[in-house]
Amino acid sequence: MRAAFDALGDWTAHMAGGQDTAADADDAHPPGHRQLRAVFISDLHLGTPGCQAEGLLDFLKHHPSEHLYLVGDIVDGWQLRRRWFWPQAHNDVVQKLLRRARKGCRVVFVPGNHDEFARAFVGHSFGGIEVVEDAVHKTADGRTLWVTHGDYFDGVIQCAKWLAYVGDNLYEFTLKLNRHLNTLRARMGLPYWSLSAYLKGKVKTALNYVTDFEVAVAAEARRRGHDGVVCGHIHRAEMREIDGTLYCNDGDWVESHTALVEHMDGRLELVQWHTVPGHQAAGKQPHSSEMLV
Ligand SMILES: [Mn+2]
Repeated sequence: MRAAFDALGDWTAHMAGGQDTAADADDAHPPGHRQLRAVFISDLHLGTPGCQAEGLLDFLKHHPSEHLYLVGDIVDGWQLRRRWFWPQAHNDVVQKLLRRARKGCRVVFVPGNHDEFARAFVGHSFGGIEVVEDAVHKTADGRTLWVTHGDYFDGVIQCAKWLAYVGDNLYEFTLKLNRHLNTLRARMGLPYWSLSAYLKGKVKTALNYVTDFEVAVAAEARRRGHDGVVCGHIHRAEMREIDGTLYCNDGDWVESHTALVEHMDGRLELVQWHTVPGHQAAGKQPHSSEMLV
């Protein structure tokens, strides 16, 4: 907890001390911008070299909205505790978010596992940004969407994740073990039994990790009586119906540069944003999304 408070202290100090530089220079929205009802972004992982802050700033500039949901893993407290990494562009993102709140956009922050330090401040607001455990967004066409980061579902599917890892590394070994096991079984007069086929079945289940996650989150949204859910966490943008419940994952700003937006008429859309005018593709680094979820 102590470390969490330190991290928050550092973060707020940076926010307070940061200069409104690039973030404040764009009062007039660029041509071609779209006024939206809501924007959902998550998994920015500010404080890590993988965060595509320039692309995100450009996206925010082009997508003004009435509501902005920060769906977790915004600031990577886990990484910052290990090594301080906070370039100007990351400061600009924070300034941009605060400025958006100042200008009348309702900014809601649902903490994730990498910024779980903020969960201690649920019910408070910082610079006009509300911190909540989870949220319910009502679309213009009357649908309710449960907004949650999604890490609470790790427990449900952790077993499958573990099996995927073991399966990858030990499959070859199990084939060998299988042979020995069956030699032994034959000697004892027992029939052939395929260990590898048994494990293969398990591994196949494990590789369905993403699907399991999506199904579990959608089922919980349904149980809570909502029409759909917006989450992040697994860094895989998606929008589809699962057993009559709308599952939306707004992706991430480490690899996929994606966001979920709601148009003024309530229509939802996944936006992938790759253009950064005047910039090279911002500092691409080899990064495993699995490490950051
Ligand atoms: Mn996460």
